Amino acid sequence: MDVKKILADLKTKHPDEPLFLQAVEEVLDSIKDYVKANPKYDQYKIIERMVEPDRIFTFKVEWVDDKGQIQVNTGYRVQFNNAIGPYKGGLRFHPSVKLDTLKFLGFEQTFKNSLTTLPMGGGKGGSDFNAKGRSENEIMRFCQAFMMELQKYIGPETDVPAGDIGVGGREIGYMYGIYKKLRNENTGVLTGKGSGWGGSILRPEATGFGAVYFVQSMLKTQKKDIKGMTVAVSGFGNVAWGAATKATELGAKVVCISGPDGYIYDPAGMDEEKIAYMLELRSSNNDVVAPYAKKFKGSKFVAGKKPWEVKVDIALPCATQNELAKEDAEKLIKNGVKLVAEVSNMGCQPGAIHAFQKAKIMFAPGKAVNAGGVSVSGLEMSQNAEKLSWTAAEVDAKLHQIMASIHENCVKYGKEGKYINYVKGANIAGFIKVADSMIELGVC
Ligand code: 2IT
Repeated sequence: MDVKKILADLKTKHPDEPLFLQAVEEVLDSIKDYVKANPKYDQYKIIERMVEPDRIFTFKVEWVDDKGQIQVNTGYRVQFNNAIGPYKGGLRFHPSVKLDTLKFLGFEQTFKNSLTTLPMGGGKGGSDFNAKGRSENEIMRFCQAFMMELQKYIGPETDVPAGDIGVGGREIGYMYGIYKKLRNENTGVLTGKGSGWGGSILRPEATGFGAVYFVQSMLKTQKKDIKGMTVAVSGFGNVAWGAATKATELGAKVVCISGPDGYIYDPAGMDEEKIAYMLELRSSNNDVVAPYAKKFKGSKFVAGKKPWEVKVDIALPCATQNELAKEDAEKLIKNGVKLVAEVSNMGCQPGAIHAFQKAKIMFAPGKAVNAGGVSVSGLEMSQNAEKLSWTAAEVDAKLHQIMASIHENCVKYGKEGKYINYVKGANIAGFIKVADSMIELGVC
């Protein structure tokens, strides 16, 4: 495999897709030796076939705001690869969303879903809709307008979307409601549904909980425990909430959360009341964390900065792609960080990853660490297919099993002497299943 040539060709073809190119480069870099040692992948042109999405839909979303003004947004669905199962992956609603964003996420999702052990292909979608300052009714109307178009391309055996940034239980509800009305069926075409209407009881917590289970496995390789450790979390959405909840429950001290406005430093650590307040902040649609410092004495708000300057044992980026730069990594390393686990997709810039690896700091990529979310989505699909509802304890036990198996696979393919290269391990393990399936399925 000529990595340089494949990347150069992709760059010529998609010069305006830096995120997609970044995601591809990371994967190709870490699998190249494995591919070289197994010539069948070159023979079947697997890499060239994997970097090209199966198909992409772009559509117009028209809706009317509370003032009676017509609004127009762009909607997308990228169906990346369905070699191992129906396309599966979230919908992101954020003003920054472009095709580039969803191609990078769909590519990552293909490897992540392969790692989960469940039969799910990779896809991603979303829109440039901005919920900030929008009323409940406006959000509902947008979701309905978006689904009126998206429903043409998805189905319970074809493509099963879920949430991502800007899409939580509320948005899934509005989209599922209109889907049911249009199609007159109850097949669970979205995951992340409410527990009363086909959803998995543990889906809201799953990404954050799974991430902390993965961190526990990482720590165990060095005979360490999360109990008593300090943790910096970035973001304050659903994923950050799940991670803060589980880390706190296991005896860690979560001292930071953050938003687009800056970060909160709370040396006493978070507790149940503080964690619950994150959800209140999120549902206000204002996208700020500053009010936390007013509400909880002893904490402070640091405007315009990221939490990576705080001395902590564990850093969990839970906000968005490329949120942790090389300089941030250097600060964390200088302050003695022991472990960094990406919970956001591609949360760390390449320079940051190299810095952690060079300093032999335990580091794991999003596609392994945050795979608990889509795993529980996969379990929700199973429950819908068999028309059953499982208890939280059943789902949690399966989530534990899946995260342990992902960790095991990362170690199997990522061991470099005493150090575990989780990036390499996750990429190779994720690659093998999809690549071998593509060969077995023929050129089609
Ligand atoms: O990035 C992700 O894995 C998600 N946004 C969740 C996807 C899913 O289908 O649950």
